[in-house]
Amino acid sequence: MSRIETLNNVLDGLMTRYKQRVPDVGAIIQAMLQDGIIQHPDEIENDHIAFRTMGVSQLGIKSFEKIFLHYGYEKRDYYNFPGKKLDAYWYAPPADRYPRIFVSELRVSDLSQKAQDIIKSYTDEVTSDPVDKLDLDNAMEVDRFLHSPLWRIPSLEDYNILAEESEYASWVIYNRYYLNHFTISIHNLKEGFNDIALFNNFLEKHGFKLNTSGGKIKVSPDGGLLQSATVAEMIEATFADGEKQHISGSYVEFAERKVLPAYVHLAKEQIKRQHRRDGFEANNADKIFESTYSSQTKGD
Ligand code: OOG
Ligand code: NI
Repeated sequence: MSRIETLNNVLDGLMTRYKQRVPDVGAIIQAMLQDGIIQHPDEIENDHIAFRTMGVSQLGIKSFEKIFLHYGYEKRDYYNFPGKKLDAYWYAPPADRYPRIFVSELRVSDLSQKAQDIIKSYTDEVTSDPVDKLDLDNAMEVDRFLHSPLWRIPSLEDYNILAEESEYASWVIYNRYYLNHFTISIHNLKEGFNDIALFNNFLEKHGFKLNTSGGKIKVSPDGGLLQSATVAEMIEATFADGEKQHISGSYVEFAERKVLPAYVHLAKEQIKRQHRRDGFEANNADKIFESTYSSQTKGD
């Protein structure tokens, strides 16, 4: 199997589990069909997908990224999130039909000793970089890896202690490498729905709840990247000893990328991905992370 076919299978596997975990995905697609925004789900362009990782020596971005670098993704810009103690990079896909990838990492060593000790008690179970042991050309093996536990099931107590200091930490300790979100490209949708404000109206009309941190529409300073996101869906999580609690799962994002000033003269049919604002924006991302934070999931 070629690397591109393997990538297709790995992405399909991720989307399948994601749709099962996040009923909003199917519900949004259904609403788009119902309102005639699309005729078929395949018309939806996936702008990017995102993953979260724990920044410890044997894991984190430098372990995780090896998977997608192997399939031809290229590492691009770095982003820093001082308040949330996160680092992130984005990765450009091998062809336009694939989503960009956004991978973030918690700077574990910047947390309190107590939080670090809790996190390490789990991550220390992984004694060497697990991606090095994978046959990356075997899509089934990679799919299994992305959806199996890296460490024991956390205790509810540890989860809640971590959540007090970093809701990113508690999210990863339970959810691990599950797809954090996929992103619907808005600019290529039909007239009347192809800007983020119009699309947000459509979503809210159908009862989907949007992340309000920094406003419902997050806009980059250059005005070229506009994003919004749903609030994460709650999942019933089973912790160690069978304890249960509702916690944040994953969410859905929406992105509108404007045509760059140098290409505004192009006819609509000529506009390709390279003519639009690319990459990400730290200040937008900072607010989007909060889609899984209780400040958003609990309502305002
Ligand atoms: C990622 C948040 C940032 C974007 O598009 O800027 C992001 C996350 O919640 O893990 O997705
Ligand atoms: Ni995103």
